[in-house]
Amino acid sequence: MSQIFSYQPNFDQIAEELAVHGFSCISEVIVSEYVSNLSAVVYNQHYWYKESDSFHGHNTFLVPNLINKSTYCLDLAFDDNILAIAKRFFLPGAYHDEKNVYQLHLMHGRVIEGQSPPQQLHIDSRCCGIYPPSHLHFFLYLDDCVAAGDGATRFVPGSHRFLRYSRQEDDSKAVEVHGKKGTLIVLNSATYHGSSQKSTIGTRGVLTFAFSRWFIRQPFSIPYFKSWPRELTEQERYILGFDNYGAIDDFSRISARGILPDLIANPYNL
Ligand SMILES: O=C(O)CCC(=O)C(=O)O
Ligand SMILES: [Fe+2]
Repeated sequence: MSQIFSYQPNFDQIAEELAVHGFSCISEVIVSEYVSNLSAVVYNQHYWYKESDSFHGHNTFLVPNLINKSTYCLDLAFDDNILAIAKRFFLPGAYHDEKNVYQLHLMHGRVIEGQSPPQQLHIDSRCCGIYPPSHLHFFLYLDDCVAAGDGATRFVPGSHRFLRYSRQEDDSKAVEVHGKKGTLIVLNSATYHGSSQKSTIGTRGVLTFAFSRWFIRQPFSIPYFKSWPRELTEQERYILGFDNYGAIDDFSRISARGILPDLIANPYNL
């Protein structure tokens, strides 16, 4: 059994719930010690910034871009269970013989410290109702989120199919998904969601990571990062999107994607 997953998720059930509700909750699936290691990465970053905008809200900190900060973060993104869920999710919408149809989109931490109002419902796919789906998000609870007031993420079931953006009235249809530390929630990123009211003291952290189709722009230029915590395999480089950048002239290559040796950081000469 993997050192990351304490049991093998039910892939059929996850696919079914993603299709019908837009999200699926895998209870306490990440090994507790592994969650603690990830928590340490999130909670020990020195460059935290406090979001003061209305989207992230009061007392909330964002720790952007964790993918190259530790091997724990890297290994989570490449875990076979995670990739099996992503592979199945992105299958509709890709040519049947196309390879590497998705890439890592982002990985960050979001921490609510103390009390905070609910985060407004939103989608992270940018396009509402998009099908075939464009992005897949994972939220890993770094702390217990088991009761009302703990700041659990809430979702509007079925909203990934709505051809409109979320509105205030949707709040009444949102359901909180509770779970203990180590619970992993998977969502079609077009599903309306947001953290709920936090009325307890103490922190509530989530590690968020997402995958997107290979041709979608990543929010950070991951293949240009100069430092990595360990060597990357060729397959891992694909998943991180190393080959998905456009060439800057007519000569580098003529295909839509592929290796750009002079442009893309290749610290390990793989
Ligand atoms: O913290 C959460 O529960 C959700 C955060 C979220 O959806 C976001 O920041 O986009
Ligand atoms: Fe979100």
